[in-house]
Amino acid sequence: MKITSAKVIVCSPGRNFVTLKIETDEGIYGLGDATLNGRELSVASYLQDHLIPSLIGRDPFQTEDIWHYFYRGAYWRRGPVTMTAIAAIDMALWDIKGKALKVPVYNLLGGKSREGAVVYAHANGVDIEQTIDEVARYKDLGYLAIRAQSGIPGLKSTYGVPKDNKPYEPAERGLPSESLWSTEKYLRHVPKLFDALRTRLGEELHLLHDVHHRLTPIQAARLGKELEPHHLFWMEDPVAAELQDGFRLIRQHTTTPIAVGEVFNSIYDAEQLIREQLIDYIRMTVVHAGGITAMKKAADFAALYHVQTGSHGATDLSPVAMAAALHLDVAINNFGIQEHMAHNAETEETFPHAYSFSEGMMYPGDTPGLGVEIDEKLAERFPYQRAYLPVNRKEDGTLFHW
Ligand code: EZ4
Ligand code: CO
Repeated sequence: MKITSAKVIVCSPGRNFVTLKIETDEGIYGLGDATLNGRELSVASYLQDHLIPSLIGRDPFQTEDIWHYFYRGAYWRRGPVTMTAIAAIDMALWDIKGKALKVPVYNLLGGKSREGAVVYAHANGVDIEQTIDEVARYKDLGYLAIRAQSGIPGLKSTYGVPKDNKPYEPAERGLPSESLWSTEKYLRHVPKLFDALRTRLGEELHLLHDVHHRLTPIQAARLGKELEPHHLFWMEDPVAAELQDGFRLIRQHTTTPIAVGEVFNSIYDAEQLIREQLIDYIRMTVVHAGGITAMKKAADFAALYHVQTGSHGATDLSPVAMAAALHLDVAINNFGIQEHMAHNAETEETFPHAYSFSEGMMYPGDTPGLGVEIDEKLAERFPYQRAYLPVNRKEDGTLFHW
């Protein structure tokens, strides 16, 4: 089998998605997600201008060699744009391989270790009361694990909090908006949120919280310690993780489990964190960390150190990436949990898929390949719209982590 053509489809059914479609001489095609939130067109160009020309004529079964061809062959290694582009190619090739062999991708990764993947939902509220209502709503929908975020008294807007009663979506159309941040106000408020959640909803539900890279290690240690009585499933991204050493300090002070990695694009971003057992969950994803080929190796490496996976799964991961994540989730032994933020109706219609949700779990379905399609005619009706993640400043104006 030979690759005959490949094209990049950019669409915006409510938010932007970049999709790679690779075609072969046997009529089989594969899809890969290439969406990098707020930097979509860079990946589209990287694929169109630099990778696709070298892809034509290759054997789509050679996922390992093609991965290294684009990783080592570029000379310039790593980085989110590069690794998202490689991921899209890799996903599409596994999709082709599965379709050609008439098996779902999980059967190429070791087969099912479990029937489905436990997922967690996002409950967001402007205040504690609204967040509790949202957690209760997701519990009624059958979710077994729920992430809770709430607005902070004295701050106009913060990460995870919906505006104008619309479902929360991190990217906003137009140029980046700016939010104001206060670590003191945040640290005072979050323990109250979890006190109230446990009092009202009991012990059993798995609760998670995303700090979104906003604390220093010692501040994160304080929060982890204060949340210990509530037995969180995890505290996510407690600090920005360029300095892997920083996590040692958190670890010395708290038993609250730690998850990190949604912005990582290479196993080298997490190597020390995993090897020194400084984290409990690695949140790298197929789309931003080099595809199924790279993620399977990262998961196997993490397994040696008692680290489980907790793959990023926000709305900026298209249904193609969601499907690829679910195939990995059911196949690997050290799966922990899968993030799930539901896509809007237009996205669901543009990307018909075999995966499904039932009673707190998601299932990849048994369709050969990844089990996702793209309705190209419909995608054309939703052209790209400039959109960015917000920028965050401290109350005195200092640019901060978002
Ligand atoms: O901010 O996906 O855990 N989920 C998250 C997300 C990220 C966005 C960034 O594109 O932190 O909401
Ligand atoms: Co996060």
